[in-house]
Amino acid sequence: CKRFNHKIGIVGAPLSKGQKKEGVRKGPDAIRNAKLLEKLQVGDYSNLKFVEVLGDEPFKSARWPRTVGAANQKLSQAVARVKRDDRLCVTLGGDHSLAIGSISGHAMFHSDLCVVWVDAHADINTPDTSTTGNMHGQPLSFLINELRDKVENVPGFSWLAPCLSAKDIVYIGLRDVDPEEKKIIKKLGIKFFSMTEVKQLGIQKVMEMTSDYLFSRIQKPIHLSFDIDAFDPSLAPATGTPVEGGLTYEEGICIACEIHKTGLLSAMDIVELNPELGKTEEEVTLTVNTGLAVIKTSLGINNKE
Ligand code: 6HN
Ligand code: MN
Ligand code: MN
Ligand code: MN
Repeated sequence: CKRFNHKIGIVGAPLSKGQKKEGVRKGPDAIRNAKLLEKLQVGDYSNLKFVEVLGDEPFKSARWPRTVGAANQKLSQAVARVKRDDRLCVTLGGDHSLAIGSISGHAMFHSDLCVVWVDAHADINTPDTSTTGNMHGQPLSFLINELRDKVENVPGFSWLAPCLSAKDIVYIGLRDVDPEEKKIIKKLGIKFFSMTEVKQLGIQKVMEMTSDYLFSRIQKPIHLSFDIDAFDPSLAPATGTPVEGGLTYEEGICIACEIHKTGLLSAMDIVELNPELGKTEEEVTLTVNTGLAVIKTSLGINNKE
């Protein structure tokens, strides 16, 4: 692999109100404390400060919509700034509702971007279909043009315009998708490789097919949204919604490496690391190191360096 030659910018997004477990706001610093910045030549755009909106009543099932909306607006502006500075943007989460801000901010600069969404979950519930009310299970419904009418009038999101088309998304690693989400994915024809396909085809083939699917006509900037729970819980135990049967270390790293090799990576998120949910210090360190390996491989930085 050749070393990536873009400059890099890192944004910490300690967003936690997209779900109910507090510790996920400590994810950005857990990765920073692992000396990410020392190992990379990066511009550090520091951690954003998010405020809780008082009296933030649910909208339909969506919990803390104004708080999540305001945080994402801030993140969106921060990511757009990193892109204007001509840097590859790495967003450290925080829960996965932050993809609303990071992808929309990225799209302000690259309206033609495509998304590789690596996750155990599909995160495409709408405020109508969500059974948990957690907005980290809903970010894609806010971003996809075809779902525009499902997220109309959600308080906190008047700043947002959908910026993705269903055909510009590929999922990898799915294994816990809600029945209503399955209907949406089928209706919109979103391309996915669940863990079943990963095991049947092999990750190399999955990455080849992902590339063919997204770039068969024209190359586009890639937004990699990597939820740490895509990995098997044995590799990333410190996370809020772990699901058995996930990616092996090699499979996860292969995804990152193939994305790197396209030369098209323009922004990435690493999300759902929750240092408070490790049962031991070792579990936290293991999860941090797994996340760090994904970031470094995506950026083309050899782990041994
Ligand atoms: N994540 N489908 C479930 C929900 O609450 O809507 C799980 C979502 C998990 C979200 O891990 O980013
Ligand atoms: Mn490389
Ligand atoms: Mn997710
Ligand atoms: Mn997930």
